[in-house]
Parts: sequence; structure tokens; C-alpha cells
Amino acid sequence: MTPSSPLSRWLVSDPEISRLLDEELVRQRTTLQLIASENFASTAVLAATGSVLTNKYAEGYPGRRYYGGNQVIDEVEDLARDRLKALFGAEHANVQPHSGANANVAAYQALLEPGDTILAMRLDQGGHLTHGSPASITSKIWRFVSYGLTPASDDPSAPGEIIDFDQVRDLALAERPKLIVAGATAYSRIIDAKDFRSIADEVGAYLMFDCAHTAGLIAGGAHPSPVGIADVVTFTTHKTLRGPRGGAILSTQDLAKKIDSAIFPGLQGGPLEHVIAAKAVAFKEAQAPSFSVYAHKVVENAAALAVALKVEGFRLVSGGTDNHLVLADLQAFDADLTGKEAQEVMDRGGITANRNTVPDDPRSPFVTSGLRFGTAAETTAGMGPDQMAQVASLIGRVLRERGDEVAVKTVRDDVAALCAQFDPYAALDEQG
Ligand code: DSN
Repeated sequence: MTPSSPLSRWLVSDPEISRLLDEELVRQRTTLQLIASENFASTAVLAATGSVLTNKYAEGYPGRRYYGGNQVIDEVEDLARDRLKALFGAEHANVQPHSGANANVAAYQALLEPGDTILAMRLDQGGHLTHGSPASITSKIWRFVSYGLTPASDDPSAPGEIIDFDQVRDLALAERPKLIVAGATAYSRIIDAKDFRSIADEVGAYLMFDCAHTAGLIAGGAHPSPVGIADVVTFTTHKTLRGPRGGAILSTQDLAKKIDSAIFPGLQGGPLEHVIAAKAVAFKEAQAPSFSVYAHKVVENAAALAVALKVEGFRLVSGGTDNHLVLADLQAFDADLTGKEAQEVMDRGGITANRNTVPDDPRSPFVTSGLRFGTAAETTAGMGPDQMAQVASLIGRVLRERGDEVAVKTVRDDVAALCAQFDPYAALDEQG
């Protein structure tokens, strides 16, 4: 397949980058994209991201810029903010964070003083680096206390490995955090902000909800919204929300000035207005009824993938999923297979996913004993529950037959045949 990308056609002056863009497009079209934090942005989102807005400096906010010539830019950013507020029913929106990590750091900076205590989820049980990993700058500025999951159980009706709210409350009462953070990057169950709100209220803490992974599910009505319950909601725009790579913050009106100042000038300089335009496009797309259908299909597909992975012999953390992701423990499938090797084998078979620690993982975070799979991207491509069963079978096959290069190549061919029926960028061929 030799797709010609309209983006690369602009790059005649740089054949090396042009070739790489085309190669990446081929990779995305011919292999399975199962990384839970990825998606296929629309061609409209791609167009805005690649627009002339990249040329403009716009430090400040609409109506209060430090540079001239921002009349058009102000309209773009106002549209993005208004669409985002309408999408989530929020009082205030900041669309300038370059990433989810920046959104989180800015939220901490808005609400806290250095040294204040934050209660957040353990990285090795599903939390994010910015939830207090020793490797993150967040842990050098603020003091983190971490909660985790309930133990795993053999009882299929109550498999455990869900957020331990007794532990959250006990830690909150003992440590008196100024901020409690809800949200995760590798947790497959619904997180209801109300469960955290009551604990935050009991100890007088702010509540921040980091819904980077589930923002699209919330926007589409497939998951409960934290807006109106949490004081601040942070997220990325490129995962289930299917926009350009970037971040955003929602807050109550009384925190608006603190949040805005924390992003600029507190943490960032000039905003990426081309990305903000693309965020506005994505927020409009997410308001369409078809996006709600999409969000529900993502969840349905993850449930189908979970069932099929269990048939293949994987143990799933928490026994299954309520959202877009599944965390598979490899130890039951093959005790000798690490997450690192499994990820590499799947890459050879055309299946893109990432290794992930599982609770109480005996291996290091670089090696791991788990794999994380997500359904947001391939649902965008049009796959449904029947294809999820095929995907699980392909995963099982390639991992079982990993020592046989011919068998791995056969899986890769079967993956390409499946992907050919579900091409997210078929429309690119039709554009000039
Ligand atoms: N890197 C993201 C993820 O994969 O979940 C989190 O920042």
C-alpha cells in the first residue's frame, strides 16, 4: 500500500521528513493501534494543527495579550473555551496547557504552596507520573501520600483491585492533604468523583479530577462527569476525546484567575494557538450525537476485548473493564513472558500496545508483567465487538508462537488484512 498523505505533499522541499510522514501513515493504517492513550484525530483536527496559527505569539489570554495582531487568535481561543465549557457544563475553561502533565502541575500550583500535601494514586497501581512519582518534578515541590487498590481475590463475583476507599479515607484523616487527586492512567473501572468528594469535604481538601484517559467517555455520556463535583478537572485532548495532542483545565469560576495565572505566566509562555484551534474543532466534534455513540462503542468494545482476552488465558486486573482499557496480567498466561518482551513480539506482529506494571508486580517498571490495551483508536476506525474477538485471538497467537518467525509474520499479515477493512484515514486518499 502506498498512501499519499496530503500533509506530506506540502513537504516536497523535505523528502526525508515527507517519506517518514508517509511511513508513519502506513504504520497507523496497517497495524493495530491498541495503546489506551492514543486515537486517530480527524482530518479537520489535523488541518487545524498544521495551520498558519503556528506563526503567532499570543502570550496572555483573549483581550489581554502581550503582543499585537491577536484579533483572529482571540476569536479562536474564545471559541475553544466556549465550546469546552458547553461540552462539559463547566464554569471556566483553560485550553492553553501544552499537555496533561502541564495541566496537572498548573492545577497544583494554583491550589497549593510548595510543601503542601497531596493525596493521589500510586503510580504502580494505575496513577500518573504527575501524581507524585519520585521521578516527577511534582514530588520535589509537593509532599505526596499515595493510595492504592484493594487486594486481588479469587472470588469472580468480587475480584478486587479496585480503588480502596477505606484506605483513601484513612490516609486523608491521618495526613490532612490540602488536595486529593482522583484519576488514573491504567485503571479499568469507573471513577466516580462523588466517592472522593465526601472524603475531601471531611478533611477540608480541594478535589482535582484528572480524567486524561476518560474525558471522551465523559463528554459522550458513557461515564459520570466530575464537573460540578471536583474543584478542578484536568485532562488531555488526544486520548478518548480524539483531538490534537494537548491538555485542558476546567474549574469553578472562583478558581478561574488562579488557574489561568498558574498556566501563564506561571508555567508556560506562548500558547500553541494552532493546537488550540484544533482543540476547538475536536470539542465541536465531541458535541455531535455521533460522538456519544462513539464513546459508548469504545466501552462496549473494551468489554468484548476483555472477555476474549480471558478466553486466551490472560488474567485481567480487577477482572474486567468499565472503560476504554484493559490491563492484562501476563503471569497467568505465561510466567516466563515479561511485558517488555510481549510488547516487542506484538510490534513484530503488527499489534501496537504498551507494557504496564500490574499491582504488586514482581518486575521493574521497565520490564513489567502486564500489557495495557485500549479500544479508543480502533473504535474510531470502525471496529466492533466481533473484531475485538479477532484482535484478542491475534494477541494470543503472536505471544504463544513468538519463537516462530513464520507464525509471527502470518499474524502480521492477518493484522494487515483486518486493518485494511477499517482504515481511519481512507478519507485522506480522497483529498487533494
Ligand atoms: N502517557 C499517558 C498514557 O499512556 O497513559 C499518560 O500520560
